[in-house]
Amino acid sequence: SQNSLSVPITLPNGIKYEQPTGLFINGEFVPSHSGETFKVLNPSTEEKITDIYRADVADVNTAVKAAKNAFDNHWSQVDPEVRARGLFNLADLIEEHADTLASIESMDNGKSMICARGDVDLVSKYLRSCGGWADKIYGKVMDTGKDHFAYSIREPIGVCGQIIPWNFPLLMWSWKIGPALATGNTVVLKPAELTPLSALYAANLVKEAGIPAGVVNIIPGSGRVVGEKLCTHPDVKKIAFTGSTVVGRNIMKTASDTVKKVTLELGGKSPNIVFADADIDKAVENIGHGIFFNSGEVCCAGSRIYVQDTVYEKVLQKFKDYAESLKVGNPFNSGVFQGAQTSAKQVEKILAAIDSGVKDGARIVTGGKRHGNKGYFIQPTIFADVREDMDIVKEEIFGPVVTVSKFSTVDEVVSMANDSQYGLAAGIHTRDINKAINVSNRVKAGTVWINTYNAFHQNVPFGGFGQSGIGREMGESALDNYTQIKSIRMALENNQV
Ligand code: TXE
Repeated sequence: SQNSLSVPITLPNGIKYEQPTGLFINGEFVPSHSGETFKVLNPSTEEKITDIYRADVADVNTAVKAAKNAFDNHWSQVDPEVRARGLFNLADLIEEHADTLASIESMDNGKSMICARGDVDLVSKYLRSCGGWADKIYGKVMDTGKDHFAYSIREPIGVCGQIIPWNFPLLMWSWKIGPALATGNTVVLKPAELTPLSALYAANLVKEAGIPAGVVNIIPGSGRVVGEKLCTHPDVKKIAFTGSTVVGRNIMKTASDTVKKVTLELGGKSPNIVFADADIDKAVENIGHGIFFNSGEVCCAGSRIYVQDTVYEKVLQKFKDYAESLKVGNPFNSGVFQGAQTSAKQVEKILAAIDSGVKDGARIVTGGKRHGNKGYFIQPTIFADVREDMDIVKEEIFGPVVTVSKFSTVDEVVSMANDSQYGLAAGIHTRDINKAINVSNRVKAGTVWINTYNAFHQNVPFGGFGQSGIGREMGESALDNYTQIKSIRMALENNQV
């Protein structure tokens, strides 16, 4: 237990800041109802950073009440210009605080500063983009004959329960909060237990941006307690979730009692295809970035690589060299690309997956072990000589571990690529424009990257086919998740004139 609602922290790169430790409810930081706290660890050192208040069911109720009040009496009713201005202000503040936010993210999640800076950059761009949408939410007028007038409007849904993971704590915060606020909804957001720090820091910026009390509420706590309560609370009208497919299924079930709108962004096992006619050096960089970016803790990681047989040996050799040249370690050291995995549980899961690959007869080309003996670091790991039915090819590993398979024809690789329950993303590397478009049409995935990978942009929708999820985030599509259509049809009198 603790009494203070913030602690001074010196980040590993020397930046000093004040970390809020309370729940952010109705525009203020408050202790949890129970007074209970939980530990937040630095995955690069395995040392405690601080204790954070842990929300429980009573805190969910308080937060939902605040969000409902803000929705009913203010945010859903204001001129959209007010919402636009709030989001623009927030985007500017994120930019102003970018160094601190990126450093908090590196410390809390373990990701390298290179990755963290990229995240924060997209956070501000995306929030600004949402501000731009806020006053461009249009309805339609439908022709239903001369004796009626019919039109539709897009209304916000209400209080949104948002549950986010630990791999992109602040980026997922923005993907959830941005479109919800732009369209007039209010939010109760639960960050992942492992990584609550940036969400709470940014809550202060929400306040400073002039976004009124109750519009955004942030309550760290467990998935089982806070997450499930959000899914069953009758005043929560929509659930947005990013996380594992297992939990996603459970969320659909628990949210079904009150028929909440549900959007899910879940796991993946995305294929990354290298054709013989690709620019090989660039393709190797792209497949490397595709799997080792963010220490492999990426839902759309290109974790199944398919290389055309005539260039297979050459690509494998160059890819091995690439992986062995990657700087792994302290995320704050300059040049480090791959930082720590976020938790001990993740490290165990990744090492178990590596073991299973070895037992199944796959060959480790490079890596396969922990890196160093302190902090949750794993060597960039490449498997070759895999069979498509091995667990390492089928199951999401969520770490810097990738399999490389060989193919000879387009038909063959398309069927290998599509042999998955998931369908989040795919990569295609070729100089042949016809092949690129043809294969991208045939691949079952929500996003296809051609001659690039993990190339997010705030204007481009992102989300999954199959068991990778429901709904799209970013771009105009994200607005659909947070609006419902109301149709109005009126009979006209005296229409003979
Ligand atoms: O995820 P969880 P975990 C995958 C990845 C990883 C695996 C396990 O393969 O190895 O999932 O990670 C909240 N009701 N991804 O167990 O549990 C939880 O508190 C409501 C892929 O950490 O799904 C957290 O806020 N909420 C993924 C969030 O769900 C619940 C990102 C995500 O954690 C809940 C993360 C419940 N019953 C992991 N149980 C991606 N798609 O990017 C947990 N939560």
